[in-house]
Amino acid sequence: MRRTTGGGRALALALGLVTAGAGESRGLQTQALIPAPVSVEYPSGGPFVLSGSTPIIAESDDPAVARIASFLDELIGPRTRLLLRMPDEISRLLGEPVETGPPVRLRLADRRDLGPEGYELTVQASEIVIEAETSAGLFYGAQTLRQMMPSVVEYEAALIPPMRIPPARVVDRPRYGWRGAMLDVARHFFEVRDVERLLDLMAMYKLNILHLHLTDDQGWRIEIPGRSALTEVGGLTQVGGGPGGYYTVEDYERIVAYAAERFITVVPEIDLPGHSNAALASIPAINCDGRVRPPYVGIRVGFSTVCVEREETYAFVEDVIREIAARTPGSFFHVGGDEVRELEPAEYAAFMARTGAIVAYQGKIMVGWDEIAEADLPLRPGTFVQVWRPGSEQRLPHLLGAVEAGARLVLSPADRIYLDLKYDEGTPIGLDWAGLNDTRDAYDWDPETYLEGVPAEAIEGVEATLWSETIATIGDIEFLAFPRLAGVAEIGWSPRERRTWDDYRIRLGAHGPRWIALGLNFHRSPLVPWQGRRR
Ligand code: TNX
Repeated sequence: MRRTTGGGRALALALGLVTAGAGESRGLQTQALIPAPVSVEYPSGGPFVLSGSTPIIAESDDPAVARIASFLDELIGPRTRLLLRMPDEISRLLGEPVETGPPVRLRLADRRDLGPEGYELTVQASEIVIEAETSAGLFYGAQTLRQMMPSVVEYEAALIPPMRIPPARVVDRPRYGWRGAMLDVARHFFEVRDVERLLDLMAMYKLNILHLHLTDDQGWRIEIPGRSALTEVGGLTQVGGGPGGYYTVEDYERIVAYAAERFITVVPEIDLPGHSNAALASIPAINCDGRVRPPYVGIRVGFSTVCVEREETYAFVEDVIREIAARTPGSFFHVGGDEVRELEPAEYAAFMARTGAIVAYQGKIMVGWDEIAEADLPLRPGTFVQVWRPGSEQRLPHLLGAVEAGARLVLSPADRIYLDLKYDEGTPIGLDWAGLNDTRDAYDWDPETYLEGVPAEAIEGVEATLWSETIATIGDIEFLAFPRLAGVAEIGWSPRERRTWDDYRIRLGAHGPRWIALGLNFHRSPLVPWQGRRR
């Protein structure tokens, strides 16, 4: 935009309406994109100057595109956006007409070449254009643009000075369609706002699946209409005996909607038939002796099971799956199936097969932990198997059998991306049953070679899990998730040949100031050259 003069210029500068001189403006942003894009070119030419007077133009009526525009608008900072919000008042104040700067354009286009989540981002002095086939693609392009801005944009209510973004052309699309994080809200309960915070952080790194582990021995965390005992009894305990808590139907709908606005699909998990003590403590009829179990607040696993012989159990399973499925727009329903030690293999298989039929009847795709691949049960083609146990060699024949039957695999190997495991011996929270997972362990592996022998096409993606036996606050979540979750995001998104640990750790270090600005309680891994001031 045009420079104004005299007092007008001082006022305009203060309002962030004009480009400051070179000395006042931010330097070129070092490119430290995570996840690494498929391709980036840096053509010659002058930078784009992003300021309070940069219009963000949604070139579409799609409300999702308008939301992405306002997301960028918010990032640039509501307090510097006066010119765009009230141009007439501002020009009266300045005593001369004001102009807006070059725009950022969000464009839906016939770009099937980019796939359902890909985008192209072009930065020139005259405009920034993000183009995609879908609004999801535009959203990911906006996240890339965000990382091209200085970290100061991440401070809440910051007055952002004009920032120069060097010319670039990014063409990008994800490697995998399932880029997930799991949060265990059963061992400890987390409020809606904590889940929203996690969703915000996930979105920044282009993750697209939030798996909520909603039930376990220590707590039942979701209201089921007509089954109030589940939350009134089972909802009020947690590990260590704290107060517990649960999501009302409205809370769950809020989480699902907040996630959807960030192009994240919520996958609800009701863990069955084991990990079910909270339900057993709430409903007598799903116990074989017809009597409720006492609540459990320890951290043992494998001791509980619903009664697989009783019809009441299947009525319960049907109610739960129907009520949650009805409020879940995503295609998936996770039924657990892990660590059942109290049933015969045949009983387990029959129960899981019948539960699978209930899930299918509700129009959802069943997801289960890898035990379902080992059991002698007919897996519907398209069932998702979440591989979690280390030592996959012995189980490879079962996984291959499942894949041949049409199963899809999501990789969550505990010896790599169980975020509840400690980073190192000094980590104050977390478990260590599958060893330690430092920042490099969580990053420096590949899904295709982890399961040697499984066809690459059977792998849908990766998911980091955060079990909550030892954590109770959002600060704990952040500490265990960051930096490891950023690495998992890159494994899920970036082409294999675009990523190495040596390059990644430098880019990761450059995210330090951004995380400090966000108030993120991240682990200052000694393996990473963090930029920015230390705690
Ligand atoms: C194994 S992963 C479990 C969880 C625990 C976790 C702790 C899985 C399917 N079962 O019940 O919380 O380890 O790391």
